[in-house]
Amino acid sequence: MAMVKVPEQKVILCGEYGVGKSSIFRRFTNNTFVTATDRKSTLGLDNFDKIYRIGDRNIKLQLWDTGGMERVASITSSYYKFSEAAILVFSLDNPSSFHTLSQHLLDIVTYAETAKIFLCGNKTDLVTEPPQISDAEIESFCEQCHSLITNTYRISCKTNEGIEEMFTDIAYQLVNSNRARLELQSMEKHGFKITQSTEELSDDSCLC
Ligand SMILES: Nc1nc2c(ncn2[C@@H]2O[C@H](COP(=O)(O)OP(=O)(O)OP(=O)(O)O)[C@@H](O)[C@H]2O)c(=O)[nH]1
Ligand SMILES: [Mg+2]
Repeated sequence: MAMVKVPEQKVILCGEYGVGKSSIFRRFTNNTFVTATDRKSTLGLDNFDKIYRIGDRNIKLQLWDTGGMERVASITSSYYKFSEAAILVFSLDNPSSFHTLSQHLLDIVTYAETAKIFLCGNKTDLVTEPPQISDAEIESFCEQCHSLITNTYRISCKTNEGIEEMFTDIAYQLVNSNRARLELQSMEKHGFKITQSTEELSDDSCLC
């Protein structure tokens, strides 16, 4: 009988230093938040799996975090390789993290050609009035990207605003766009095994 396997989708976090990638990763893994004084820049690679239920389907998101290591040549391909989605993070209180998005976008389309890209503005709790980065600027960036961005979210790792909604939507988008492939992946592959019946084995008469 075919066994149902939960299909796994690799999701990578990309963006400038300090925009909150590890904070998103921490919310995803154990729903915690670490303040500035306890913070260390991420040095290695880390990943964590979580299952989401979308309609009648389960999907496993495997989230990957790195601290700028994706730009080190030896790490680049393994970090981006086989990713189904990339969360491109900037900080809503830091215009330079927004203005350098195109460099990260270029890396994603170069090394993870087929990945769906999701734009994530983090630190909504630090947005001022008027905002440091306007809605119009974000919209115009998405337009300039020629629809490369599947969806945009605003979150705060500090207050936990919008984080679960973002991951649920990413899971939903991946289920919908990969439906046929996921269906195939969820069926365990069976090879043919040729066996001789015991009757045949006990019969030592030769018919030739
Ligand atoms: N106020 C506020 N601070 C945040 C939020 N998210 C992250 N931070 C803070 O921003 C700083 C950077 O967060 P990290 O998660 O370490 O950022 P990173 O992108 O992983 O940084 P690198 O690993 O150096 O690339 C930390 O001091 C966090 O506490 C947020 O939503 N609101
Ligand atoms: Mg980090």
